[in-house]
Amino acid sequence: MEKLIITAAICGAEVTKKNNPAVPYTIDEIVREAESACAAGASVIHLHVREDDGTPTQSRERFQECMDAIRKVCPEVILQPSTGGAVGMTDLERLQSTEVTPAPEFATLDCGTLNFGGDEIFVNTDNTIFNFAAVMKERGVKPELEVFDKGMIDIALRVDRKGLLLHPLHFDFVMGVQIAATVRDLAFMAGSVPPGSTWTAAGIGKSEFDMAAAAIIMGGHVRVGFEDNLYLEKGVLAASNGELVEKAVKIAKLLGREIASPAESRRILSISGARAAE
Ligand code: KMH
Ligand code: ZN
Repeated sequence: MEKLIITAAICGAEVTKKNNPAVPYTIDEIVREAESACAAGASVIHLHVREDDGTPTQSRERFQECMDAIRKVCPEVILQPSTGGAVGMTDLERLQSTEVTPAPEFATLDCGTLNFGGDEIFVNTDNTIFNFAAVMKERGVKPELEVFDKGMIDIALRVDRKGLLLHPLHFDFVMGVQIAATVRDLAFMAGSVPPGSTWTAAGIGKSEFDMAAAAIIMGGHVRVGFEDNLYLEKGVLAASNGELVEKAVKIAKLLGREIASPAESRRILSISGARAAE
């Protein structure tokens, strides 16, 4: 089995310091969380950025500052900015995270529209998805295909048939927002992607470590972090993203799966890394 790629989704756009005081807003706080996650074994940082007051933003300048600052302390890490941003943002706002210099190696591409809790709808029309894919391909950015149910895998495969995706395809199965976070449904998702694809499981809330354990056994990769879950265990808030990554590393070690370094993750994902060194 390949070594395990651990992604840390350190910030998100929805969680706040009221939910967990360690949720980062400022550049210093985002760097602190990235550093703790990398030190614990994360090789990919899934990145959202905020204004200092916690308001989510897709400002190109804010991404540039955060990514430059993270690279100073984690020079090898794979930075994966979000193009999802926050519910209600325009497509042009969202795409700014791919306009940084150098262009990102990796970024998310959300593959469908879904209910996002309460009255919120996270809108990704076909035109949005195809356009984001085309822009990312033109900029040489490898997409992580964010799929919240099996139908979104089918949408991603339609985008692929237009020649808009870099190969091998890499999926992130977000479990517990739309599709249930069960092992049965995770196996259904994993069995629905083309042979040769790679995938990560992101379990939301209390399913984070169940989905991590299942993905580790199944040969997938793992995402943890404050964006998805704020607790180390029932009733115990995680003090840092590093603590969540450490727990995923412990589970992997118990199950006999080695952890991939950033260089090994680039090889598994077919990301060259040339840009990271620019
Ligand atoms: N914050 C969500 C509305 C992504 O990063 O691409 C979108 C999201 C997905 O987090
Ligand atoms: Zn995200």
